[in-house]
Amino acid sequence: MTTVPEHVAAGLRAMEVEVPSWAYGNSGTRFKVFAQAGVPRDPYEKVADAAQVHRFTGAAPSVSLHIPWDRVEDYGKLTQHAEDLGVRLGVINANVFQDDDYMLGSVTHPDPRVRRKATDHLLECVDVMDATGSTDLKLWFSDGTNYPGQDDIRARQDRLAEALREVYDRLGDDQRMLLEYKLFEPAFYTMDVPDWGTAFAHCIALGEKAEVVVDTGHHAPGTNIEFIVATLLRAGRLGAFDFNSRFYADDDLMVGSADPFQLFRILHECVVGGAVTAESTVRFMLDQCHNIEPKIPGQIRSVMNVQESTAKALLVDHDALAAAQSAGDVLGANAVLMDAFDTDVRPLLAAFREEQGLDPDPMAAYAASGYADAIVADRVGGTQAGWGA
Ligand code: LRH
Ligand code: MN
Ligand code: MN
Repeated sequence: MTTVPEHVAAGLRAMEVEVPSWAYGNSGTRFKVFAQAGVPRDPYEKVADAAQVHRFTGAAPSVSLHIPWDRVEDYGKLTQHAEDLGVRLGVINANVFQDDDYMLGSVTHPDPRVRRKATDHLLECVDVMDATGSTDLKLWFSDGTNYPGQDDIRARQDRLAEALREVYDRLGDDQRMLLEYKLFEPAFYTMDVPDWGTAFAHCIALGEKAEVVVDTGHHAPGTNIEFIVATLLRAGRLGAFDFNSRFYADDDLMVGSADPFQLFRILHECVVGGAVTAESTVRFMLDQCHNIEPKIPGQIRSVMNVQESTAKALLVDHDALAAAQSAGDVLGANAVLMDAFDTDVRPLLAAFREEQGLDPDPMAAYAASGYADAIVADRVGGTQAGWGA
């Protein structure tokens, strides 16, 4: 039987993937949402589905919430519900992009009334964190402009900084602000936080509790994401990942499906930068939608893809790599990395799971569990994953 090297097992144990509540509801494109039978009807059922991903992978112990999609009366009750199911509530995602008021922006809107409303929502999300014990507030702004001259680019940055400062000052000692950037969409001319440099500049101005989120689908094609990761880790400002795959834009497909080599390169930088350790504060989250595939298996497959790339990254022979690099051995150094990437780690991961008392094949184990049939029978009239809600 395959033995798992101790350093690889330690890294895999440290690799906890956080799943998003919105992955379990119906989703689609602006052309069509294909409803699936058995999808959750409320946040409690979303958490229950998320718990299945952890049950079969052992690697997904927390679930991110999105407010107001996951707004409930009693957050203490939802927190307890998660604990009863063996998981916990994770990052709180703010949503200042779905009200009619936000057509011209939220915290960067020219009208102070709209800015106040948006900032108040961000503050409400910190209240939710207090109630759930979540330590991280994730902010993504759809704010931007479509036409040159539409608004003052610099004034919008000032308004953004002002809102971020107010929310930052409201954070508790153990709470962080995670700022996510996105190149385009929904705005097509300027986004107010379009890239890691803008996010980083705001985080530096705010203070140590502000860190950057790298959503792998939020860059121009061809962007070297692992370079961004290395740079942010070096500066101590990589807060979290939103993992997903893309072929064209913000496709939100399963992580590791479009370009497993890119995922490996990103995770290699995470290993080098000390982010795949028990002490690391970098959160590895999924931000995906499963428009045409079943959702819980889609999440299980995604967690497995992250684990496979993590195992490969942990298998890189760092001594050999350093020796080749310092000798200027270009081909040798590249070969060390490719040797790890080309390793079939599936037997290693099966052995790792067995050591943890899990089924070596999470996809088959979930399929055999009967959970999918049970939710189809139990749940009637599931909701859309926020986007249309
Ligand atoms: C924006 C985004 C952001 C949102 C999520 C639903 O495209 O990546 O993280 O909160 O999608
Ligand atoms: Mn995201
Ligand atoms: Mn996105």
